[in-house]
Amino acid sequence: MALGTTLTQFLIEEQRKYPGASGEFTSLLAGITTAGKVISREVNKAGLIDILGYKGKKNIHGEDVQKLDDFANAIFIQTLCHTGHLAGIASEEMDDIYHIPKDAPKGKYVFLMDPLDGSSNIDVNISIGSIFSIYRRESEGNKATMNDFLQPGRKLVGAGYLIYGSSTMLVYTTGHGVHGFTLDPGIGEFLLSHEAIQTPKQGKTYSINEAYQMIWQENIAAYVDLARRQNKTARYVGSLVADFHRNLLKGGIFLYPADQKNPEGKLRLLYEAAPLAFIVEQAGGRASTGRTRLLDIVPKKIHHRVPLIIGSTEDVLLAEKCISGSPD
Ligand code: AHM
Ligand code: MG
Repeated sequence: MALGTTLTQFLIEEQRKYPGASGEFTSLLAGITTAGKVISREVNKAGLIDILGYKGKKNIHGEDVQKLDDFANAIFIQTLCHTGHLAGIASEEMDDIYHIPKDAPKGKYVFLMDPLDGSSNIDVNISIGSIFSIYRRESEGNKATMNDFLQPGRKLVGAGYLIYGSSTMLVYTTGHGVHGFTLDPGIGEFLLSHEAIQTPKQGKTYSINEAYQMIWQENIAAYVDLARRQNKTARYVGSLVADFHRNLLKGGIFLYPADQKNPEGKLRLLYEAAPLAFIVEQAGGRASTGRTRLLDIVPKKIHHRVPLIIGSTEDVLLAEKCISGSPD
């Protein structure tokens, strides 16, 4: 499709290709992009908070200023809970499942999100993002159950992220390739900028927090040593969406392994790892814990954590070989 096509037009054309499609995902994505635009506007104003009022305190009008991650969480819920397509929402920002209110229509999907990933970077004007994913419910009836959320990533029907960087972008997949749209702030529309993204088979960068080298488990240090000998360069933003997005477009590998501080890994399976694994596989890349394909892991609880190794297929394969102790 022509670059510059609006997201709405693109979704209409995509829907035509799949005659069985109900249009529900299109409608949900419309809600997601609305939330994304509102969050993007607030993120862009973040530097003014010191002038206009501190988060968690009063602004110059004497109103409470909400923390940006709480704000992002609330905006997604507000925008999506009345669409009629969802039965429940789970979020990195909430301890428990959010059930769609009694007076709102219920649907056959559940929505999961990390509403503002990398939020410690807000104060220093570094790219952050929102990650989302959608599963079809397994249960019937009015209320979503825990099992509706505890599904392996291979059952995802849609996933994506918004990145609030030098531009705001939306990248998503429904299992038919990965597409990227850039927000034109002048007209408030997401325009097609990256159609059918394919990630390079091998990249020139590796992304890992090397400060934890002394506490990494398994053979992570052996892989990092190999990556250096392959003349790769290190790039680590500390904002997962930003590191992932760069590697998706340019090739590379991101690792957040288990370590002595986080024996199960730090990143969350349902809100961070599984949606990005779905995207990377759709773009021809690979994602695993080092030993198991990420999309095959069945979550034990909504806040389940996993080690994450994700990116260009050849790089991830080599890391897996190192972890299993057979790099050659
Ligand atoms: P958050 O969800 O609390 O923002 O934490 C997740 C972030 C990721 O964006 C990033 O990749 C990682 O934590 C960085 O962690 P570290 O500072 O330990 O390297
Ligand atoms: Mg996060």
